[in-house]
Formats: sequence, structure tokens, C-alpha cells
Amino acid sequence: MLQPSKSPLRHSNLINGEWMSAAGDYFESRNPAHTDEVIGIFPRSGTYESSDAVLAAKAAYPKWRLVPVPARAAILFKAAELMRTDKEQLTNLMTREMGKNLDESKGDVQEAIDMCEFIAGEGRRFYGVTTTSELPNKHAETRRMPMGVAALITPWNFPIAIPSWKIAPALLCGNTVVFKPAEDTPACAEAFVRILLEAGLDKYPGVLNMVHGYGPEVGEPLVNHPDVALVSFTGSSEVGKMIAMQCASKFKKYSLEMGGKNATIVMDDADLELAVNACWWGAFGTCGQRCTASSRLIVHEKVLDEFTKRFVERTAATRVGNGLEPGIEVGPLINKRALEKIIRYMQIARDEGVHLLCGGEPYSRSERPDLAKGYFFKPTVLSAPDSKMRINQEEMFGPVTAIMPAKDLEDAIRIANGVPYGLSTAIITQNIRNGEIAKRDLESGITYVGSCSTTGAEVHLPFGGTKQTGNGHREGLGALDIFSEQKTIYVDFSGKMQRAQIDNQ
Ligand code: UN1
Repeated sequence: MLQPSKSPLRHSNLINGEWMSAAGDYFESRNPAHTDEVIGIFPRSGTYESSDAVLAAKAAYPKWRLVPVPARAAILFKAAELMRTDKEQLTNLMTREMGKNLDESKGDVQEAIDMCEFIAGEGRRFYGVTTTSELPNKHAETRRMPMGVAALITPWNFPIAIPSWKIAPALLCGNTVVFKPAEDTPACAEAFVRILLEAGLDKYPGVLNMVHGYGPEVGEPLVNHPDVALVSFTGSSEVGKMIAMQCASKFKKYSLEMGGKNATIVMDDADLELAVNACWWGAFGTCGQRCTASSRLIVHEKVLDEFTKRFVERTAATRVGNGLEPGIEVGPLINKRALEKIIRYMQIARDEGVHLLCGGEPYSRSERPDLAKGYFFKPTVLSAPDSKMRINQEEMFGPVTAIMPAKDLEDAIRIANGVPYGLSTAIITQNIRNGEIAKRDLESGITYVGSCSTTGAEVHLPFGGTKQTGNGHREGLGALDIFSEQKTIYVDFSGKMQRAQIDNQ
């Protein structure tokens, strides 16, 4: 591991309002499109830094919980404004650090702006209910209460948007935060944190802390720390399961957003041109590295051949490369491990007898010398009719999608539902009846009907999945329920001791 140096590339943790270097090693963040480029070096923190950050957040909590909610919201409004001003710079940094193209990075920053504004707006609502009592001269009301220190653990695929999904509502509700960003995108995380500080959080040291490092070394001590009340995690099912078990044994609240194996159904009445474009975007946008990505395309057998032909043509024509360059549609995978995982799955596909329609391998040096220093993989289409095959059941998180035929709508829905996950589904159809049946019968937290595939969720609606995708929580509209607890308050002004369920019978 690298040792700290005086390099301007060296970054720090944020603890109690101070930028603190770590006691130990550092790790690098490199451009996945061109690994010679070091984006920055970041503290490889551990239990010590995690614990310091939790204690700072704990100390800041009593004051922060009493700051009026609209005043907390004002910081988020300001952060949105600052992000608008810095949009180009943030976009550029994101493409360099994460690899997606400039349009998509800009969309990620926009999603964070939208979320900060949406959640800030909630600060002027923050409603509870007031209601009557069964007893005279008594009424009742509810109020959202903060919970204390929230540990927020975020992935690299939406390096600013997803941190905003968690940090904005956690802070609005009056919690203080320890943020552990993905080790693949620490520079984007720091940029977002600096914006929040500039927006006014700098006046409240300890309210937002950030600790860089790896999951087992930072995430795990945070999850297990007795002063952390609440954990919110987006990432792999494997890690989510560990977090669930650790939180359950300590009676902590936790929200998990994990894998997907999302299906787009293409019906025989679909406009095929539109279906091809929508499926291409759902499968290969963000290099397939969205938990909402369409990794399964279930196509009505009447249009299977024609759809497949056109879809493969479109996929083979994908402009792959460094996302900073104009016109590039698909960038690299995030890191070597991700690339190796896809290569492993290609072997599994071969072993399962899957027919490869295009892609299936990384670019060779002679084919694309310009991509030799990045983690690029050819956009891949498989013909994999058996929906129980591993490649149709397990999340790969890369530019790979499988086409499978369906006899009719019922068959398509059965195939779509036949996976352990339930994040997003889509049906491309012009038939209202097909659409209504799909809305009713597809087992997922999100369903798209009409002309779009499985990606493209907007911040003001609930985001989350069924089955093994999550544990029942919803981000976006629903996030306040994650980051607060309801308190029920009874007010008795009768001047008497009244007994509910007894004195009024
Ligand atoms: C994710 O991949 O974890 O709906 C989030 C979408 C984006 C969010 C994806 N707005 O595809």
C-alpha cells in the first residue's frame, strides 16, 4: 500500500469538521478507462477512524436534532444550487473516476440536484397526523423523530446521486451521519461532501463525517458500532445479507438496496424500432452497471427473430470507449474484479450451452489499442432460452443481456417473475390490456409500461425492490420513513385520569 505523501492527489477523511489524514495506509482511485491516470489517493481507514467519526456524529446530534427542519432543508436547497453551478466540473470528475460517459455523469449530478431539492421541499411539509381520541378532552398527534447516528454506505455506480439519496433525507430528518463511500469513487464522494459543507454544513462540525476505505475495514466497524442507530446500504446482496444479520442481532434499523435481474418484456404488438432502442439503453447504459439494468429481454416468439436481428445489429454498433470523448456510448467496467467477473460468467454461459450472438470478450489489443489500459468488455447479447440458467438468474453487473422467448404474455410474466430479485420490470407494448396485466402481475418494486425499459427512476417516487432486492424500504418518496421514527403523542387536558378502552365503555 502507498504511504502518505505531500502530493496534491492526497485526500483525507472528514471527521468533526476537520480534514484528517489516516494513521495507516492509503489506496488509489484510478480512471477505469485509462488506469495510468490516478484520480487521487485516499486514506485506507479502519476501526479507529470509524469510531472517531461515530463519536463526532454522536456529539453533534443533540444540537442538530433541534435545528428547525426548514433550516436543515435550506442547506440542501443551497447544495442543489451549488451543484448546478459546478455541474460541468462534477460531471468531468465523475467520468474520469467512474467511467460512464459525460451525458450519463451529468444525469447522475442532475439526479443529486433533484434529490436535494425534493427532500429539501419535504422540510416545509414534514407532516404528521393530528387526530381525535376516544376519550373526551384528549387528542393525539404523530411526529417524525430523528434516530441518532446514521451510517450510510454507498456504491460507485451512481457516485453522487446515491449518496444524495441517503445523506439528504438522513440530515433533513435530524440525524447525524457517517458516510462511507465506495472505494472506487472516493473523489466524487468528497466533491459532494465539500458542496454540502459550502452550503452551510460547515457551521455544524460533526453533523456529516466521511470515512474512506474498504467495507470490512470501515463499513463493518460502523455497522457494529453501538452508537450507530441506523444503517442504510446500497450494494451487493452478499454484503447486504451480512449487514442485515449484524444489525438484526443488535436491533438496529437498516435499509438495504441490493441486486436486480431485471426483465424487459417485448410484446408482439411493440414498435420494434422503439423496442430495440429502449432495450439497448436498459441493457448497456452505464455499461450495464445499474441495479435497474435490463439483463433479461423476454421477447414474444412472434417477433423474436426480427427483434433479435435488429438488437444484435444495434449492439454490435455500440460506440465503446473513454467516456470523456464525444459520441462514446459505453465506457469501461469499474475495475479489474468486475471485468474478471464478467469473463467468468461468459465461461459459465458457455458451459450452460448458451448461444453467443455478439460480444462475449474484452477487446484485444490489436483490435482496439486505445482501450488496452482500461477495463473494457464488448457489449454482449446471449440467446439463453432456459430461464433457469445461472446467467438468467444471477446478477452480473456488466454489459451483458440475454434474450429469451415467451409464448404469450402469461408466459412472459412467469419468466420475468422467476428470479430471486424484484427491483424493476418493463413491458413494451401498445396494448392497454397487456399493460394493465403487467402492472398487476409483475413482481417488482418498479414497473415501466409502454415504451421504456427498466432504468430511469425519478427521485420523487419510491425506489426499491421486492424479494431479495431489499428489505421493504423505499428511497426517494419513502426515504423519510427510513431515516425517522414515528412518535405518537397523546395530550389529555381533561384534568382527570382517564383510562382508554375502559372508561368510555
Ligand atoms: C442504481 O443502479 O442503483 O433508475 C440506481 C435508474 C437510476 C438509478 C439507478 N435513476 O436507473
